[in-house]
Amino acid sequence: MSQHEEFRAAFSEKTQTLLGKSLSDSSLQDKYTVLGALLRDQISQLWVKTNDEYLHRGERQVYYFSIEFLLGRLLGSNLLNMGVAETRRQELSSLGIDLSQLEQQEPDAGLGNGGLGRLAACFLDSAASLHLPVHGCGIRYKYGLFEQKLVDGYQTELPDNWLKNGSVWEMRKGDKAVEVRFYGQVQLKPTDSGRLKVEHTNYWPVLAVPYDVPVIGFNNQTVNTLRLWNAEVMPDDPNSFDRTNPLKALEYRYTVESITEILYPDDTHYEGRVLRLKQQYFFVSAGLQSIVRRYKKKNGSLADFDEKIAVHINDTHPVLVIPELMRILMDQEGMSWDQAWQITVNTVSYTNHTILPEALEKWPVDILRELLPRIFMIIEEINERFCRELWGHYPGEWNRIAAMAIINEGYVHMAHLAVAGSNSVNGVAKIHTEILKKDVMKRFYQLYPYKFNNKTNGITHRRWLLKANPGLSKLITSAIGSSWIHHPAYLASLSRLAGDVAFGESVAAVKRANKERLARHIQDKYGITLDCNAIFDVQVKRIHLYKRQQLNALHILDIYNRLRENPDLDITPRVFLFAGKAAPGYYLAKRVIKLINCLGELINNDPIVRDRLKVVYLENYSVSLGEIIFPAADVSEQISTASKEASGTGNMKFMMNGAVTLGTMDGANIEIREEVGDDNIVIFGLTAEEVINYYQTGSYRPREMLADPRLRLVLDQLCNGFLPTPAAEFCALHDSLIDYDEYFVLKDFASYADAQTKIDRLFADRKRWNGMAIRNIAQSGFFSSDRTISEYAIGIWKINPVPIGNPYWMEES
Ligand code: T68
Repeated sequence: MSQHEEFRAAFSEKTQTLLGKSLSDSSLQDKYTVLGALLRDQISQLWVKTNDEYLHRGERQVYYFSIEFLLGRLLGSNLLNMGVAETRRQELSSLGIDLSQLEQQEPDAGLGNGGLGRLAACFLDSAASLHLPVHGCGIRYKYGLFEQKLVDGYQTELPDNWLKNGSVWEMRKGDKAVEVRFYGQVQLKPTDSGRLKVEHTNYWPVLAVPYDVPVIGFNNQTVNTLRLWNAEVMPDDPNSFDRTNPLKALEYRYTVESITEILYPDDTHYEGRVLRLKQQYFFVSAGLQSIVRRYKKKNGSLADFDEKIAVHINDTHPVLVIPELMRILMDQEGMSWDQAWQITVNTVSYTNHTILPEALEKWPVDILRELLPRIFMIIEEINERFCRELWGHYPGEWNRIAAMAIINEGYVHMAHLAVAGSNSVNGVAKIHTEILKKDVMKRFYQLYPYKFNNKTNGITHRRWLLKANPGLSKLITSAIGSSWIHHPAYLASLSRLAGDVAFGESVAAVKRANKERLARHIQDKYGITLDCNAIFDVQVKRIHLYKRQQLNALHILDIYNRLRENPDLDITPRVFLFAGKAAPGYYLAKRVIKLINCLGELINNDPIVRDRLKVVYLENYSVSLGEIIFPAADVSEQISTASKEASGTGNMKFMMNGAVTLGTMDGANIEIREEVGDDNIVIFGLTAEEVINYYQTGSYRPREMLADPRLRLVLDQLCNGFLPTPAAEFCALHDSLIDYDEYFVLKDFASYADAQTKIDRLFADRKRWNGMAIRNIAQSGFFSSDRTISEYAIGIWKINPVPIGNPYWMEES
């Protein structure tokens, strides 16, 4: 049989055995499932082989703990990484099946809010692709991030039931389940040996069941594991089935299962509900127990645990790994405090993702003590010893010690626990790490300077360039060969083509095709026709006041005013595209969504505009929608108030796809500028230093900005009935700008408008613009998460690659 015939036979057999259907009777969804199942079978062999290799080689392993993994769809990237994408496409096509249609059947795994969760997903892809033994540990949420529906321009939220048809990628491992204990009483009882024995009684047991998802390296036979935990009732727990009171049993089941029911949909305000704390301890305890269990099976004792295991915590959400590991080492293994503490600190490393004060986690002592009595005792002891250490360094400096304490004024400060209990603390872009060291964590930096380091974020170029933009990928390979796929830094050799007019035109033609693809999507979904000669100016990310979508909106209103005043105004046609979700309870962010939709309604229907201006809000931003947006962008809006955006990663996805950044000196924008040079980026606005200085002196007066007549007009229009909505709609937004303007929107308005004019002129010079696009692509290699992960591997985790099988193995070259 030829390879095609073999595939056909396998495909139709799998349709029968898995679904009990014939191929001709199967739906697109069925075909997606069958293709996924066939691929999973192929993956399984490598998965087992990878695990065997890790076990036998006994190399150090990393566990990346994150409360979010924003994976998106997996079929396309798994096919790509397995090296069979093109083969399968052709084989399916010979069966009359369109692979891209099957890919669209897959729901996004939206188990994250945004940057932090997507970073975790990119890291897993890079680690596996670099042969690094790095595994993920997280929560199997039954419902992912809500689905956003725009109704009359307002965001509404629907549940994201992503598991309704099951998932082909997960494997339930019932035999690997562990018990996690909540509530109850803890007593320390003396034993014959003189040691204290910890007795935890009356607790609430929850069964944690792992679902493993394979993480496939690119063309290298490595398959790592993302282990997601599901909460279930303990089968032999008397509470779980009380024959005399079935209602109580039902209620109990619901309480247990609710732990892994939903993802909290807020990415900036820390969530203080007990359920959130349950989620945090649940996956931390389950994850650590399973690591310890496997470790003990191989090594017997935990004495050298820190030599073979590294645990990384993605922000403070998993910070309870510190007291939980202490608990296991002391209560279960009988270690002394000092030995357990040394192992714990050597094991754990921590990444900080934000300096926004409202996002810093702190838990009331009463809640922690009640829910996790033993863990709280350990935190208290960590705090006491830490304060004693501080006293040694700073005798008599009460204020300093109080400001650094882990427990203070009735709260446990999770970031303080993370710094005290880990060996490494990193920020996610140079400026962010500097602000941590000099400002937000200044005192901790003085105490432990050696712990602090920077790891500038990255994105996987496999998903965000190779898969999302096949046209550009082919063009790049035809120009410089294919080695950039394994070594993204080699993209730099494109820069010699930055002045090549013909190559510039080829890049522009690919961009044009991607714009047409997006325009078709918008035409089909919203009935809006776009001019693909226009500048596609895009801001996609969570909606937040600090990210300043409102600045973009006010500027659009300003262009519209100028067009109305002078219908012959000479501007390059522009399409302003937005997408993003607001936290359901974030009132002002939701007003910003409505404002942008009002602008669309007004501007898209005004004949005076004559297609020179369009505003589109794309509903339900997700990883898979991003994959068609980034390749189609000309301009990347990265306009956060300087100092507020820790890094940003969307900025990197745009750059890699040849968009020019219009941004502030914030987060990784600064490093993008360093890479491409001042001529290939447009920067505006206050610097972080200026912003921080205004905050410290309190000397900013937003009302003074109203001297600018253009700005005064757009602000008036927010609430004078000019917009097609009740006049009161945007009053709160208007007042917050005039009265406080916490994010310096008015202050940066003029400089932003000038920068936009500059973009207009640059785009009109086609040759120049194409050269800028090429330079951005060429310099984007630094922002591959392969570079980031290598830095973590060498600088923090101290791990080595573990090649699996033949290093030159390739299914499809
Ligand atoms: C983001 N943070 C940063 N947080 O805002 C962004 N928070 O600058 C950075 O590029 C990215 O992290 C990756 O480092 C987040 O995305 C969250 O999503 C989040 C979720 C729950 C609670 C708090």
